[in-house]
Amino acid sequence: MDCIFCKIAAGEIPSTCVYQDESIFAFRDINPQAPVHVLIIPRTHICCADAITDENSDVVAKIFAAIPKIAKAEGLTNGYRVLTNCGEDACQTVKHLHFHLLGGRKLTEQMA
Ligand code: DGP
Repeated sequence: MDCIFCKIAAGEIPSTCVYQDESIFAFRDINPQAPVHVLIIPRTHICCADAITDENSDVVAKIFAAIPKIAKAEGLTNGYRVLTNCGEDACQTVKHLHFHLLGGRKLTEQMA
């Protein structure tokens, strides 16, 4: 499968990793929208939030258990935003489930 995030998680494409374990991989976004902009992905290929099922959702729980650890390591003591873009209307560009962790400044109230 020709998936850029699968290749990043496998170490085939370089990235700045900030956290990894057997199930998930987190790295700095190439085009940061905030002082801290980390992408957290499952190592297994799930195309987007719409493809999360009872069978594959364990890794999503693992991602959300890792987020506070990553946020702490990144110094996000005053809050942060987590979001995922799903599909065309959300302008998802990379078709591998990823959660954006944004922080390091006061974010705008706009979500859309
Ligand atoms: P989204 O629009 O939610 O699909 O966001 C995809 C994000 O992925 C976007 O913020 C830029 C980032 N990105 C795309 N290609 C690469 C890459 O090769 N390396 C890194 N570090 N980030 C990438």
